[in-house]
Amino acid sequence: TEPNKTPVTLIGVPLEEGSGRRGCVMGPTALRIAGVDRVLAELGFRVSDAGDLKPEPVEGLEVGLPPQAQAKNLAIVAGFTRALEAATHAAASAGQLPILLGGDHALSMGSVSGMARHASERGRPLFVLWLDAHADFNSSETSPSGNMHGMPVAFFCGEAALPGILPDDRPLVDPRRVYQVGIRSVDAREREEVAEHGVNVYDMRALDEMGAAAIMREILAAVEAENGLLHVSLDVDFLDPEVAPGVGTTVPGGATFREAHLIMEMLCDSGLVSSLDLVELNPFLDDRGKSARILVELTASLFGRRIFDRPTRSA
Ligand code: 4U7
Ligand code: MN
Ligand code: MN
Ligand code: MN
Repeated sequence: TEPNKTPVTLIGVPLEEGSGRRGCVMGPTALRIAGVDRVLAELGFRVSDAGDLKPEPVEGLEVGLPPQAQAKNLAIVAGFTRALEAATHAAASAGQLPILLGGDHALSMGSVSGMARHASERGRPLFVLWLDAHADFNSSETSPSGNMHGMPVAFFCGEAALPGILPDDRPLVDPRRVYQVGIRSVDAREREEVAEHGVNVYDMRALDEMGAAAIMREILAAVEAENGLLHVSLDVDFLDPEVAPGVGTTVPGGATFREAHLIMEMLCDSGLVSSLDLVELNPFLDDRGKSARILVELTASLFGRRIFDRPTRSA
């Protein structure tokens, strides 16, 4: 292992109750079988595996919801959110880089909130790169499904109408520091919220017109300009279903492996990434481990595996 590299902590998150179906509970195991710890160790990182979180459900939060609101499996998601906020914050405070092995995308309610607390203690802003087909900016009032994996961005920006899970006065993420790439499925009321709150959206058309490199240069420049920390949240459905079929919410017209790979390499070169979610992998729907393996390949690229070295950019 190389002492100048930030040690990595893997945190398994066997959560599937935020999604509308079963299967994501097997995600952490599939990612371990695909060798996520091994590729990081081969790249010279000290890797510790904290195992799988097993939080207690938090009962009684339903009474705080607005009338007509929907948040399915709120007790279970709330238990995970509290445990994840604490575990992610603790890892980052201890000088480790947390990687959350999901688990459905509701887990980002906790991981990003923990990183927001860590960043605010360091006096640095937290930026979020959201790689997803979906904006995940529904609230308990706007969600057409009630599934909480469609609410995490609204939650960590303080806009999800889900009181009582974490303190109201917790550090939030400024929606203008959220950058979404690959978006191609947004609900009607969600679209208005995203625009109203100033979330930066590079939808599929933008990815086609600009290319991944130009988009990443803009995002990384914004993070650098404010000396920010950057949390990356990778939803399997960011990728095209033909590339990664192991996910419950496939949307056609997704990112290619090459686009995702380039994004990971540019993130690595930037040195700005503080934390990573690998989410929505559903091994029950996968094709012989294909999607799990692709997530591990992309993780390796994000942490420094490369085809050939590039000359380092001059400052
Ligand atoms: B994912 C949806 F209505 N918007 O809220 C919803 F289309 O984490 C889908 O990005 C959410 O996979 C998808 O239920 C959540 C739906
Ligand atoms: Mn998502
Ligand atoms: Mn999605
Ligand atoms: Mn609003």
